[in-house]
Amino acid sequence: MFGNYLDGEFGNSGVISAFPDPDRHEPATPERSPEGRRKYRTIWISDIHLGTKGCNAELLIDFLDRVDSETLYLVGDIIDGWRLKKKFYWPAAHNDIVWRILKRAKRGTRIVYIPGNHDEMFRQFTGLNFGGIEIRRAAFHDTADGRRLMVLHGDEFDTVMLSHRWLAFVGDALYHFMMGLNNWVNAGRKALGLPYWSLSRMAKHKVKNAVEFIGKYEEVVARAAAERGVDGVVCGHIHTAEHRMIDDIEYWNDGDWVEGCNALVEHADGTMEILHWPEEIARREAQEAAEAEAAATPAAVAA
Ligand SMILES: [Mn+2]
Repeated sequence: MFGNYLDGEFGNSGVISAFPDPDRHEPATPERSPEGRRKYRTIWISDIHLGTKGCNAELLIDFLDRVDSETLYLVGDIIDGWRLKKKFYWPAAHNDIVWRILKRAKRGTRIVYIPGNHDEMFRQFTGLNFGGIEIRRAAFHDTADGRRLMVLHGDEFDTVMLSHRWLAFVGDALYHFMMGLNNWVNAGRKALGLPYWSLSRMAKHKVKNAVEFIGKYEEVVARAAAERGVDGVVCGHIHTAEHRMIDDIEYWNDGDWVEGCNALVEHADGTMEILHWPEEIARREAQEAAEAEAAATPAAVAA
């Protein structure tokens, strides 16, 4: 069913038919043992943009191999159909992410996939279950402490998307160009031993219009949540991780895996938190280095 649709859509051998069967294939990057993973009640991730060079697949693989949850929400723009239609790009690491997600479903994680605008081709499958993954247009999530959150991708409230679809495509092309630049900058930084740095995150904070757009977007989404009588909203789409109170409504944005590399998580008691994975990796590596040094020191003294 998916194979035929996507074959036509991409004019290629098809992404879905090439999807790995986690029982029969192994990922190119071997999975770390699931034991010892940090366990959350819920994880929300979005805007992965598989099928584009902008996707930070390595960081996402690292994340998926170190955390677990009872429920995982994929909050849209997981696969970038807009880009794949232009140019077929599907490296092994992107398949490894699909493998890890399908494997989680098999191990019993509840997975809810809410397609976004870049993967809108999956919206027609709303209500269906695909490999243990529920496809929804939106969802309601009840936290452990009894708050009700509306979960959606968020392009529904993007005024640029709604009134000027062509402008959204132009913006996408510019954004894609900038992400290409971002990759070059970070390849250089990596070679110099410098940590990951987001070009567009910096640019966004510098550009007044972008800040105004983001602020307005957050308010529109929060208002829509208030109209539905929920306590808050979780969305993605604008690639800007955020937690704000807007009037009495909790606004949460789970960020993206193109620039910020963020996830939103809910702990067992209902507390929620935005994770910035590059910072988590930096902290882990500093700790490992310190432990290695501590382990080496007594030996040096003894010698
Ligand atoms: Mn989007």
